[in-house]
Amino acid sequence: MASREQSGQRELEEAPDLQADGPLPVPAPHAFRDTVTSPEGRKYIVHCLEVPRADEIRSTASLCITLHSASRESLPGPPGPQERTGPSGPKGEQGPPGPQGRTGPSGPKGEQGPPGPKGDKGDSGASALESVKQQISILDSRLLTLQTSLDTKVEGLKKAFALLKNGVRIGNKFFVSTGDQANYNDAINICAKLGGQLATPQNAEENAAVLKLRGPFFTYVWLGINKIKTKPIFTYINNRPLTYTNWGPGEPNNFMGRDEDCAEMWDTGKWNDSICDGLRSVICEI
Ligand code: MAN
Ligand code: CA
Repeated sequence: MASREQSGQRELEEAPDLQADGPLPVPAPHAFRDTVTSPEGRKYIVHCLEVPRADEIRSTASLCITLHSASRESLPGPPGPQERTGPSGPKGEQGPPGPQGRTGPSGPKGEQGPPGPKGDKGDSGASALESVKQQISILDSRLLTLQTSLDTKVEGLKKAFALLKNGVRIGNKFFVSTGDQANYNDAINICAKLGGQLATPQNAEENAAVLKLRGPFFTYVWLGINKIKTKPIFTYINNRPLTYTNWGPGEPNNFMGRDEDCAEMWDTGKWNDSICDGLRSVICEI
């Protein structure tokens, strides 16, 4: 550390008069600033406090300190040039999650899931079976009806084709003479077996066709016209009213008070009401 002797730059106030008698006054402490030079030649400003002592020789005690506790080299220097990129710092903390991305493509089909919950209790097997049996029975019945009807139609067509030479086609009707002689009731059944019914001319053309088919020896023909169930009104076999008639003069007349309930065609083509028991030609329409 520098000494005062070395500095040579001391700035001291003038010392008090040592020759004065009486009680010595006690001067106040004196602060001053000094400059010292180190052996290396560096200058330092020191702050000193000089305290006078109340002794006979009026000595003083002083204390000097520097405001800097270290040499100039140890003082912080000016900031150095800033480097462009410093070394990598420590790894930061994980940031918050980013926004949700787009929906990706479907993944592969997963495995089959577990079985579902148990279903409601069903009908008893017995009642379900009964229901099925009933339905089968109904279907059987319908099937039998259809089959019977179809069989009848087919058989009638077979016979009709066999009797083509005895038949005449008028529009959708096919009139055919069976060659039979029968009472009215039997004649109805013969035509039913052919899948048709007794001839029922509904216009002059059909009437002429029936007349043509009458046999050479049996000139009268039963018609599908009667009043068995609809007296005194003549109707078709299905009980519907007549739309065409060709009655002979004075007919129908219930001749001699008889129940002439069945219609026949004379060899003139005219119609007559007659009792139903006699034999007449059977001509059917299919
Ligand atoms: C016969 C029968 C009768 C008919 C008369 C007509 O007696 O065919 O039904 O009315 O002839 O003269
Ligand atoms: Ca008559």
